[in-house]
Amino acid sequence: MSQKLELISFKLCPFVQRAVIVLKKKNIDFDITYIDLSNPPQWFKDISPLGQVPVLKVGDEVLFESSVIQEYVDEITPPSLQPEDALLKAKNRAWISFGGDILFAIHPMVTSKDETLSNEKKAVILQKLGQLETVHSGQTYFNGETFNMIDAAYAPMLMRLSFIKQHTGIDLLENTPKLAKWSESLLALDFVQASVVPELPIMYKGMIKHMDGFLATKLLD
Ligand SMILES: N[C@@H](CCC(=O)N[C@@H](CS)C(=O)NCC(=O)O)C(=O)O
Repeated sequence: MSQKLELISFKLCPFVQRAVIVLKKKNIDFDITYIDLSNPPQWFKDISPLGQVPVLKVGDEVLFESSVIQEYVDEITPPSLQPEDALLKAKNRAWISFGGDILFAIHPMVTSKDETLSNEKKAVILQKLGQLETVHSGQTYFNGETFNMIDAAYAPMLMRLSFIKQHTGIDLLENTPKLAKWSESLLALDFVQASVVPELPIMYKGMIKHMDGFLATKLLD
């Protein structure tokens, strides 16, 4: 690789974490720059087409969208984390996108002040997790015994669910044993653990408290 990559991040963002997991899994030396998303700097507004993280700077070029960044990083550093079979790869891409929808439901479930809305989002999450359970291999990783891109894409979501369980006692994986086992396997990986700042579990609890939504009433201690 000719130029050092720079990832623009927000510490709490699960989409950034998807990219970091691939970078770490592939032992790529990269810079990470944290911004405050509630008060983004002008230089970030200038380069980020959607005003969102992650953004990957490749020299003077800018990439956005976590799945695109994951694929780019994967392609420039063979061997690929994607399965070789074209149909399986396409199916995995579709389920990666599905995982993004689960992440988008977790945020309002955790932060909404409206109990009904929070419970509606929880129901959406549980329904989607049930669907995911039916397509999971039941082995260590999503497709089997090999860590693939889809595992990198889902680890941040599973980490958020573990924070929710840790801080509120709500176990969203209690009816999906394959996903619960998958979560244990993924969250034990060193490059997954190293993909976030060490204080993230405390930050996540702080975020629930700060947002003061319905879930804040469920916080333990
Ligand atoms: N589809 C995007 C979603 C990224 C995203 O939602 N990032 C959030 C932080 S986790 C963000 O930047 N939000 C700021 C905003 O939307 O203004 C991706 O996969 O990269």
